[in-house]
Amino acid sequence: MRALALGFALLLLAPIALALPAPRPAAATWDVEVGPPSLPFQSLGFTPSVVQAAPGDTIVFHFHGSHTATTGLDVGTEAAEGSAPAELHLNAFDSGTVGAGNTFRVTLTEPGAYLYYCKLGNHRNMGMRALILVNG
Ligand SMILES: [Cu+2]
Repeated sequence: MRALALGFALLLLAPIALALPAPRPAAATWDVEVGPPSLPFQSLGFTPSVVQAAPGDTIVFHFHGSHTATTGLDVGTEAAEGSAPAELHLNAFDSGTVGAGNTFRVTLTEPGAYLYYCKLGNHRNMGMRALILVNG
């Protein structure tokens, strides 16, 4: 009898629980293509080159060739560093060399600007530099 009453109570409460808003929005996942060969002018690039994320979001890098995704100063951004409103994260992650067909994922919890590039050869100068903005 007691079990039956409990079952009834749960049945009555279920719609209320389902209607309650989530305590916080679920973290999102953002995909970045690294050197996609299907896009000739972006085969030495990150697509998209700018990702706007929220704290707790995960970035998944999909490698189409041997590259790295490494935070650090971009060429020519030294001037921007002083005027950037967002905090710069220059040592946040380094995938190391990742081969084609593999992924590297990183979850970013701190708001700010994550400048990153590929540190192989002259790939950075060839266009492999990009930005993730985590808006807090
Ligand atoms: Cu590269």
